[in-house]
Amino acid sequence: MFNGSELRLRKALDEKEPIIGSWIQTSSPTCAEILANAGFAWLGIDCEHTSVGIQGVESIARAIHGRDTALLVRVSRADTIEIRQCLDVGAAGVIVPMVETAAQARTAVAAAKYPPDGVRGYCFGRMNDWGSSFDEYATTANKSVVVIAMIETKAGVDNIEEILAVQGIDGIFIGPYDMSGSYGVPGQTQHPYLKKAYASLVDACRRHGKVAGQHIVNSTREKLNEAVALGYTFICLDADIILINQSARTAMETARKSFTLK
Ligand code: 3PY
Ligand code: MG
Repeated sequence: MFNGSELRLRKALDEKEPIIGSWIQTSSPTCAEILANAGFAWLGIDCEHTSVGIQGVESIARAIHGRDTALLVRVSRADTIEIRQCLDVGAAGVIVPMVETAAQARTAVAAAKYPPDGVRGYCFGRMNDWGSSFDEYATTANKSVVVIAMIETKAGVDNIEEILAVQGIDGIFIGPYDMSGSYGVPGQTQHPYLKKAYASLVDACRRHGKVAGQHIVNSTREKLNEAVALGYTFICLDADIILINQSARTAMETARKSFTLK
């Protein structure tokens, strides 16, 4: 069912209002619950780079249910069944990595939408309260379900006009690290080539009326303000692993200073 947090996400995407989320890279429902309680408007489970599978997605969906945080899943690829399963266990939408062509974007949208807009299969599942709200879900899902294409290669940048022209793609999310590899400057996510590519993507989103998203790693107020000033509204701050890592290191740093530990 689409409740307050999912409707807020849909509104933010439609109206290009900033909305802040984070990645879940542990398979931990507890971490997701903590981040949801901290107030992130959306959380994206990363199933591209981690060992989180569909059961993990379902457990995390249960953990954050009713906590005012919309659940998205970064699926491993534009795969019809994987996208269907993520939505059926309760994700509000999907973030699809490595989209390079309009055909991949169309596959992702078709997987996420019921006929006639796509090929999503009907079932009784967690997303429609095990059938109790079947009709309501079935009639609202095509409008509400979110599909974001990750652009993280030069091919994706070159084909951005066709990708954004695909109806049902709500916007893009830039993958700066893969982009740096694709442009031959590995790790240099702020290289001038990349900054030019990012600017062209944000401009294309603006022209197509779609959102541009960015991952801010080691977030600061300055980085966040800069992203918003550049036109990004779908914003991901850090990730559960980054937040834990930073807090753990800060705690140990404090302890070392206090007790001259090694
Ligand atoms: C990338 O930088 O390639 C990413 O996928 C970030 O999430
Ligand atoms: Mg990537």
